[in-house]
Amino acid sequence: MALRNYDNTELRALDVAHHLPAQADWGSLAKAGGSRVITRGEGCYIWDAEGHRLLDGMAGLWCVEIGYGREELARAAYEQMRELAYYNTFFRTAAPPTIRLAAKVAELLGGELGHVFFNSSGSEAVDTVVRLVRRYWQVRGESERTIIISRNNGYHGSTVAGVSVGGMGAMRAQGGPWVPDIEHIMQPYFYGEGGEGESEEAFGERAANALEERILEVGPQRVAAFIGEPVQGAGGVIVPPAGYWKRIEAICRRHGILLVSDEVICGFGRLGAWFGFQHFGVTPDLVSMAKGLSSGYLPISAVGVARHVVETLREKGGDFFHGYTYSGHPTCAAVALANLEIMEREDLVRRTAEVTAPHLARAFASLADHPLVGEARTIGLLGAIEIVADKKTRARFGGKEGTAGPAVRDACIRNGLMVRGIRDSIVACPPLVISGDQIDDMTAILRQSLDEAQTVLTGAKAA
Ligand code: PXG
Repeated sequence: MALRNYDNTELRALDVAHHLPAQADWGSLAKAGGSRVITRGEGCYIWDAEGHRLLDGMAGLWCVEIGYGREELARAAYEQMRELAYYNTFFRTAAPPTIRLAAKVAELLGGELGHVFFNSSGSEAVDTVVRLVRRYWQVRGESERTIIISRNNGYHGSTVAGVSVGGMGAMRAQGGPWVPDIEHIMQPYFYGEGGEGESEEAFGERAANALEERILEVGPQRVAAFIGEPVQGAGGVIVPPAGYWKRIEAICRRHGILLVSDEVICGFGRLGAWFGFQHFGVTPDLVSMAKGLSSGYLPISAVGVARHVVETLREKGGDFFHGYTYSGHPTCAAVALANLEIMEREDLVRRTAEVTAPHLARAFASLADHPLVGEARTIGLLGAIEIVADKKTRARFGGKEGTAGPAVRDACIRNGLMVRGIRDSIVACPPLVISGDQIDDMTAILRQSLDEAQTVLTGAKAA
């Protein structure tokens, strides 16, 4: 394929003049001369308009599981567009790839999760969850069950419902009022919130018990559902202690409330199982998913729904007045099917569990001796490095979070690795097709960047 030439100067000027990018300080970005222009992707690498190659340690934005430049997905989109680019699911209609994708996703979900509702983004999937669970309880004749419980520092999207359900303080501080009847409990963040002398196991129990305490506080008959990410991604790769999810599930069952697993990041192999709930051995009633469903090639998301929920709605629900123009978009569905075919053919989920996740775990563990590293943790192909000024007290540089993370992230990007800085951690989420050598490259760049940032942060001389 011939590479196109881009005029970086012109594009950056147009970017400043007209484009408002996501989650950015528009003022400082304009002063800096606009966005970095990314022009190409191949495998686990992306290139910017100046020709710099970056190893993509974030799989785009936690989504490009099969890597960039896959001809098969382009072909699937092309062929579907020629045959039937678009049709909707409002008129008691559905297109072949939409129906097939629902069946495929149901197969991967397994067990009771036999039905699938489509949307375009993870945020929309979470909106669908909110509407579905409230409607479900209405139909069951328990319309006082409206409360949805989620967690501080959980991420569930950027729409009004997404921010309402989410527990991102900075997002929630910008606006509101948010959707009512959402309750937030503590997150299972042992490194950041574990008590003095408290074991990880005891902390996990305390964090899960917070759900039961809140249920009892607001009244069990008022609670519709609990929603959580198996591992919090945007919150900084927060890995819950062993036993946490089993306990959460038991609490939900005890009080008859629906359990929702938000698998937008953990779904499709990230933890070495098709879904995060399978990794943790629990059985949710609803599952939201997006990103890895199409490896980000086209926007598509879904909500998996248990048969008992669907049966209630089928028997007594009548019309459910919910859906989007692009629900079940045939071209997006065809691309998602091609993506899942590749994941199965290349055995990416098993490969993650048996080969690359253990490799990443060893590689990150090797960083633990660095003076700046308070903790380096991984689960599946997710990793986080907690940067601290003092390993013992876990004090952060500058006395508060948010100085060291950006410094290390910027160094990584300069050194050819795209990662994300979240507060004072560096998180990684490489494509599932990453090789062992590429994991080693990533780790070497992380170490070098930590060294460089140390010089800046401490004023120390580089070794
Ligand atoms: N739920 C979860 C668990 C997510 O991670 C969403 C819902 C929303 O998906 P959409 O497709 O509407 O973006 C997400 C998305 C970050 C970052 O800063 C994370 C996400 C999106 C954007 C930025 O790490 N996750």
